[in-house]
Amino acid sequence: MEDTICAISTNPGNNGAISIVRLSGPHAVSITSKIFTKKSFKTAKSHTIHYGYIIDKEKKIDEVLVMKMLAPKTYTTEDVVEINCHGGYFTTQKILELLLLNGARLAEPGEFTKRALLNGRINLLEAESVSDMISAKSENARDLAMNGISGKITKMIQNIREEMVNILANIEVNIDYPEYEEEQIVTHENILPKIKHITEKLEEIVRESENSKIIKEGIQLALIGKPNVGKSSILNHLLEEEKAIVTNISGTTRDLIEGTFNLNGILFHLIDTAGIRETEDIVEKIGVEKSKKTIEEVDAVILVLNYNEELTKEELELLDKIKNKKSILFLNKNDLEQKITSTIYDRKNVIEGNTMNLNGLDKLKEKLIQMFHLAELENKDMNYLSNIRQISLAKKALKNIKNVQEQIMENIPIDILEIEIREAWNHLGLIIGETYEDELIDKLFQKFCLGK
Ligand SMILES: Nc1nc2c(ncn2[C@@H]2O[C@H](COP(=O)(O)OP(=O)(O)OP(=O)(O)O)[C@@H](O)[C@H]2O)c(=O)[nH]1
Ligand SMILES: [Mg+2]
Repeated sequence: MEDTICAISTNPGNNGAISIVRLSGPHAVSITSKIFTKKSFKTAKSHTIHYGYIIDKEKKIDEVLVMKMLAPKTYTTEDVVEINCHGGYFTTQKILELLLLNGARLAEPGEFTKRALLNGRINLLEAESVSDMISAKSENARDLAMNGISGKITKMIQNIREEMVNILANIEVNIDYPEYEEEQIVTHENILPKIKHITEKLEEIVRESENSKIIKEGIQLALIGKPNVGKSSILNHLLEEEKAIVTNISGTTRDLIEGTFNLNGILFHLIDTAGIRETEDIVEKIGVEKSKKTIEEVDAVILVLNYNEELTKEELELLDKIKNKKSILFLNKNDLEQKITSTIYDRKNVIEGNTMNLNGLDKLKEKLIQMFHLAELENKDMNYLSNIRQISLAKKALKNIKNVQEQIMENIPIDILEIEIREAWNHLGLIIGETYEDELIDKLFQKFCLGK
């Protein structure tokens, strides 16, 4: 990290009012000084803002405000300079180019945050949260990421690890210095409540983190059914736009049509699919295959049935296909006469309605809220893990600790318990990056944008 990196930190594609070009590294100040008219910039105090012009030899390029922030109290803990310039694409590119010509190197995606991590200012979990923050698509997802950045979940995990270390230390002392009488002798009886306490804490983290995943990534939901039952009409109403073509011709929708809507702050990715039926039409056939594949991939499905028709063989097959899936049966077109068999009401999650006078659609939304417990989510403070890597490590730690509980029940010698406790401690350490692999770090930062 000897070299000084630079990048455009604001969205380079947009013509905003201002853009920011950022530098970090030992030569951030001296490189900027070469192209900045303010002579006192080089010697100015840290955390000050300076007015002047960026110049290319004699030629004025832009009128700017330049922030000078010296190590260590900066984003990367290195010397950082931020040039606030006018937001045009060419001006910003030109300033970046001048910095590169004067000795800076173009930053890789996420390299500023990577430096913050490698310099010890933030931990791995916080770095991942920065990435989540950038890509947050809802208010809740943003809150979740912010809590990650502010280190709340890190504290929780550190506390659990400390409880583990205390148990481990106690066991070690007992083994190494059995004559130490003031140390509490570790027995199965007195270790069990401590292990139970850790189990509860970890269970809470795993449970709540699964919710966090919903908050961050949203819910994938598909409308499925045979042709002409009103799937596209329902999509259009849920999205509140005429996204899909609706006609009375069976097989109107051929390809997947997607859009998002929001319930209780949670993003639903809604997918309209081609009506499923036997067909010789090549294009429609491909659409039907896609529909079937979509059913497997989504978190939940809305199976749309026609209130005005009897169930077909294909629909019975679909009902069977989704029996282990989160699903809602929407009996559409209830403005017409009922022909669907009344035994359909014996099934779970049945709602009837129609898209002509928007009957039943509110009930449908309520059902989704219930199904994913979204009402309870709303009042939660979001202090949990939010990506698969973190959650799977927490699950591994929980499994270790549950094994310890079993070993206690089976009266396995105390010093054997140590192995699983130590493993759990390690898994939690990997979450917050007390120990980490280079490969993981590289992968993480590839997801970042330039300039962050
Ligand atoms: N009476 C009545 N007609 C409806 C209702 N909802 C949709 N329709 C009509 O049913 C026809 C088919 O609607 P779509 O939304 O295109 O149906 P789809 O399930 O997407 O059909 P495919 O794309 O062919 O699979 C259209 O003529 C709609 O106007 C309803 O609630 N009541
Ligand atoms: Mg359709």
